[in-house]
Amino acid sequence: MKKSDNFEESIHNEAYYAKCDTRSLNHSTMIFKGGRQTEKLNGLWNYVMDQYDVGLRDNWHVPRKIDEKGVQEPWDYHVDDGELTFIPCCWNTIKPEFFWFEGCGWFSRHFRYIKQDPSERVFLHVGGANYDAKVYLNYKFLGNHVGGSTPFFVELTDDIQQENVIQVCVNNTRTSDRVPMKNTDWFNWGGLYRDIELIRVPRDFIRDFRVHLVTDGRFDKIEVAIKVSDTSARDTVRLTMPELGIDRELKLSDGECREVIKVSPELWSPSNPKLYDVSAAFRGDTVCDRIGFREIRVKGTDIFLNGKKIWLKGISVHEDDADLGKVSSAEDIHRRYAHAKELGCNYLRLSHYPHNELAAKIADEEGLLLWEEIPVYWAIDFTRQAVYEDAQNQLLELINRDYNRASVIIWAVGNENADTDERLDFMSRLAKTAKSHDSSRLVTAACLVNHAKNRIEDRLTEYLDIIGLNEYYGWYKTRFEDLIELGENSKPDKPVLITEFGAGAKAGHHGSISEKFTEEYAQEVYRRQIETIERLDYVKGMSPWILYDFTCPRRNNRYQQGYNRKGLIAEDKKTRKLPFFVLQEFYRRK
Ligand code: GCB
Repeated sequence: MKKSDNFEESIHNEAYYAKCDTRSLNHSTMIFKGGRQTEKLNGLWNYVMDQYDVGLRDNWHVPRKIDEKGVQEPWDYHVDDGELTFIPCCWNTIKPEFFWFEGCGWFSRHFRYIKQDPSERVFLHVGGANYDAKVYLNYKFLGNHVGGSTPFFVELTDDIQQENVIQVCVNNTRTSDRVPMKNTDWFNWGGLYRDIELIRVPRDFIRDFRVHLVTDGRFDKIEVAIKVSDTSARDTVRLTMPELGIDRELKLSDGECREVIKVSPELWSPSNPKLYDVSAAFRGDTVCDRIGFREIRVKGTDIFLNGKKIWLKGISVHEDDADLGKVSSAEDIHRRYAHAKELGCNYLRLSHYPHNELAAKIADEEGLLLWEEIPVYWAIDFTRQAVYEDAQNQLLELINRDYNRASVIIWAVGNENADTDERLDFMSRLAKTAKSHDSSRLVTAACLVNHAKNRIEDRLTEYLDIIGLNEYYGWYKTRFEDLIELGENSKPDKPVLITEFGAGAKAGHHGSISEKFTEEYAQEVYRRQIETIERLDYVKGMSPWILYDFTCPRRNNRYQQGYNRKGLIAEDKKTRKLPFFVLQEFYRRK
């Protein structure tokens, strides 16, 4: 279309988004972070909320011109003259009037960088920004990432100076082409809500470092896979694992190596969360990690951890906090795990998106098994290729980030999706992707009951190692007899995990077992669920819904008031409801 003479880019160009929708920061631009020297950029940042996308339309990342008389064009914002907030944070918690805000938030700060080595390279690492993030350094656009819960990296080497200004525009608008899409049963927190840091690496460095126990039932081999930045490298990487007496050179070919090493480590398990120091050195670069070795497999309808049958005593959990939103600290995660252990859990379902990277690190140390999931939730647009690419990228970013975590035994590729042809194609491709990138874990999805036939039936299960099943008998489906019948009607040939059941209850609201939203009602649902599930020999674990009450704009009756009340503990993360003790009794007995 021909532009008129009076065309003004900032107000007439409705295609303004395309220029910065590059998705150039993705799984292929990640770097291995373990053991590296990092400098946090957390702290006070300027911020401004920008509901009309003025910043993107009007190029806020470009400083305003100053004319020959020294007069500067007006700017509707200023990189260092705004209000201040502490990052990481969810903007919904900065001021009450931002609670419901959806749109762009601009964040900026200055920082100083002193080069330590003339050839060093510098990366920015962002742990999580919901949903779409655009990064600008010294007024230059450096890249864009989509996906609200996975990390990304931006190379700054060519643009960083001694004095710098960084700007990040984060957009959490819900749209039908995102993963998740508009409709979810959790709150759409916005912002830069995980750590932001600088990472210095030498000119040639280790990009990827993976170590796992070979899954062949022998427990006597580990596989190591390394990629370095120099894709033509043919020299070696030195691998050391002092406690296992390993110190050897691995030969690179075209910048990569993969080697199987004979060694019998002490196995990692919930009762013995043994971790080994592992490090790799390439030219001037060294990375390290603390890694556990365990084997997870299925055979028939059983799950085996290190060759022994295991029943997964779990609980589901969201990243949600009444004061902090989606920000989670190590302290918060320790509290979550302490509550799970108090229940008697050996396992957690981290729903419905990748949680803070500390979640798996701490689970490795504390001996908890994890389910990790990507937000392919409900009615994603399964027909669009760009949506598939987004989902697949989130899956690969998660796998890259947590590959070395022994606690993570399951990748879940979605939750409660209708069994259509498009969804089957989309999610089976995700399941295959997970398997082809990682042979050391199980792949699953939380499926729905086929209510028409009242049995476990979903075409996707063909592609899964374990069948996850969400069922709400006693709550959305009131007839308990149907659960018993479902159990009898189903003859799965794989292990089933009951990934959700539950009942809403307002802490402190008491009444009879037939009165919804009382603790007694929920207690009764837990009793009857457990009684029925216990009899199903193909069920090999469960993760009832959910550990804590969580913020949810879809839930607004007089007991809910903006919270999903199916938590075993109220949103204060202290008050245990009656069903907590029913589950605890079962797990102690099991
Ligand atoms: C589900 C969803 C979960 C919801 C839950 C509920 O099946 O997977 O995200 O929060 O039910 O409370 O209805």
